[in-house]
Amino acid sequence: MNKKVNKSFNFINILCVGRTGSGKSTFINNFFDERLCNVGRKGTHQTQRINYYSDYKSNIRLYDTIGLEGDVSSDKIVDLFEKLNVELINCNEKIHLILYFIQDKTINF
Ligand SMILES: Nc1nc2c(ncn2[C@@H]2O[C@H](COP(=O)(O)OP(=O)(O)OP(=O)(O)O)[C@@H](O)[C@H]2O)c(=O)[nH]1
Ligand SMILES: [Mg+2]
Repeated sequence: MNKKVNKSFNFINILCVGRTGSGKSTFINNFFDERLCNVGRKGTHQTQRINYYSDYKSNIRLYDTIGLEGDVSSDKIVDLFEKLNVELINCNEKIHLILYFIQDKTINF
């Protein structure tokens, strides 16, 4: 890779969002092939705050977030994303991609 391009950012930051139980944390664990995040039972809010995960092999950082549900107050969501924003500014990072997780109940994996 061209060194100039490579130096223009530290990480490719990917934000994982979606309903509780849609598999955000499961995806992150599988992506890095490591048990990094706690995975919940269906219908429970397992992830309670934004965390990011990476490994020594890649410059990809996956951000795990709390499940977006009707029962999570909008204040709580705004608060979480404000904290994410502060963290990104402190690290001089930006979100490059958002993965929105959906549950398709017609498909059984
Ligand atoms: N059948 C099936 N189950 C899955 C899949 N992905 C995740 N699960 C299961 O769904 C449950 C919830 O998965 P999580 O990864 O904790 O979901 P999450 O989106 O992180 O949930 P919150 O942290 O609560 O927002 C667990 O029991 C997983 O084993 C999938 O692709 N297929
Ligand atoms: Mg989770």
